Amino acid sequence: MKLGIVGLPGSGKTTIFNALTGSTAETSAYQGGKKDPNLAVVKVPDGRLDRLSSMYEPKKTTPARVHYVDIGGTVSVKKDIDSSMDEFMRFIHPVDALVHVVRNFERAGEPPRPADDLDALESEFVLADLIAVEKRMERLKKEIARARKGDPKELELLKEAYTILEEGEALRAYPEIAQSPVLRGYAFLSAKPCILVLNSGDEVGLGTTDLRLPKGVVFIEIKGRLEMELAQLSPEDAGLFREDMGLEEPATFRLIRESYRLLGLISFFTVGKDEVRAWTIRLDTPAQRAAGAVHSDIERGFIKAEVVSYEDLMAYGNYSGAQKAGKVRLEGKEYLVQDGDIINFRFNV
Ligand SMILES: Nc1nc2c(ncn2[C@@H]2O[C@H](COP(=O)(O)OP(=O)(O)O)[C@@H](O)[C@H]2O)c(=O)[nH]1
Ligand SMILES: [Mg+2]
Repeated sequence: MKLGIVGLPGSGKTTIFNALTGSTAETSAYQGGKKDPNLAVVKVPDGRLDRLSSMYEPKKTTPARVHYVDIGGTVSVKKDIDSSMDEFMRFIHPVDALVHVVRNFERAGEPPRPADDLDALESEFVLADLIAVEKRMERLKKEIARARKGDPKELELLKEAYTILEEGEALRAYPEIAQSPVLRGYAFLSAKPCILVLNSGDEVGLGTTDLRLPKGVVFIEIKGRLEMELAQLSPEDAGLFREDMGLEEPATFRLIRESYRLLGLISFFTVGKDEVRAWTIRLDTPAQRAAGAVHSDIERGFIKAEVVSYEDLMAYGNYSGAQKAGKVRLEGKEYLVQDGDIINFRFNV
C-alpha cells in the first residue's frame, strides 16, 4: 500500500511523516525552496503475524509494508500550475490514498483554522481536476469529430466528472467515476481515497472540531510533534511515555488500520519453516488472484488453496490439530479469501 502525504505548507506534513515512519526528515517553519520528497517504508504491525512466527520459528518473518511519500512543495493550482503540478503528479499518481494533513496548532501567532484549511486544499484538488478534465475534453471532442480514435464513453464520463467538479465536489464520492477503468489513467486528485489527519499541537487536548468532512473521507487526529518525538525513542521508552501521558497505541498503527479499512484491504498469511509472511489484498479477491500476490507462476498453475483461518489454527494449537478437527479446507479458485486466512497454495508449473 502506498500513501501520499499532502497538505498546505506548514501544516506539519513532514512532522507527520516522521511520526508515522520514525524518520528524521527536516521539518521547517520556513517554507522556501523546493525539496525532494521524503520516502519511507514501514512494517504493518500485526499481532497475528507475530504469533504465527513464534509458532513456526521460520528463518524469516515478513510483514506487509506501507510506503509513505511526503511530497515536498505544494499543490497550488493558482501559482505556476504546469511545472509544480507535473512534479507533484509524478509522485501522487501511484499512491493508493492521500493522507491530508491539516494544521491544528498555533503557528507564529496564527490560530489554527482546520476547517478553512481543509476546504482550501480540497478546492485546489477539485480545481486541478477541473482543469485536467477540461483539457482532455477539448482534445477528445476534436478526435471524435475527426472520427479518429476518441472514445465517446470516455467523453460521457468526463462530462459527468465536469458537472460534479463544477459544483465544487470531489470525485471520490462518485465511485462510478472515481474507479472507472476508462478514466484510470488520469489519477484525479479529488478521486483518491483520503484520510484526513488533524495535526494537533501538544498543548490542546484531543477533541472534536467543527470540521466538515467531505463524503468518503476518513478522519483521525494525531498530535504530530509529540508522536514524532516518541517515534524517535526506543519502543520501551516510548511505551513508558505513552502510559504516563495516557496515550494509546502509536498514531502509525491507527493510521494503517484506517487505511486498510478505507481501501478495503485485508491480509492473508503463508507459513512454513523458511518464511512466515503477510500479504495484502483487496477484500473479495478470489483465491487464484490472491495467489498472484505471492507469485505469478502460482496464479497461473493454481490447483487448489489449502485454507485454515487464523482463529482455528490458534484454537487447535497447530496445523495438524486443526487438520484433524477438519478445519483445514480445500478451496477452489473462486473462493473469496478472508482476512486472516492461512493459505497453502497447490499449483503446478
Ligand atoms: N506546536 C506544534 N508545532 C508543530 C506541530 N507539527 C508541526 N509543527 C511545526 O510546524 C512547522 C512546519 O512543520 P512541517 O512538518 O515542516 O510542515 P510541512 O511544511 O507541512 O512539511 C515546524 O516548525 C514544526 O515544528 C505540532 O503538532 N505542534
Ligand atoms: Mg515538509
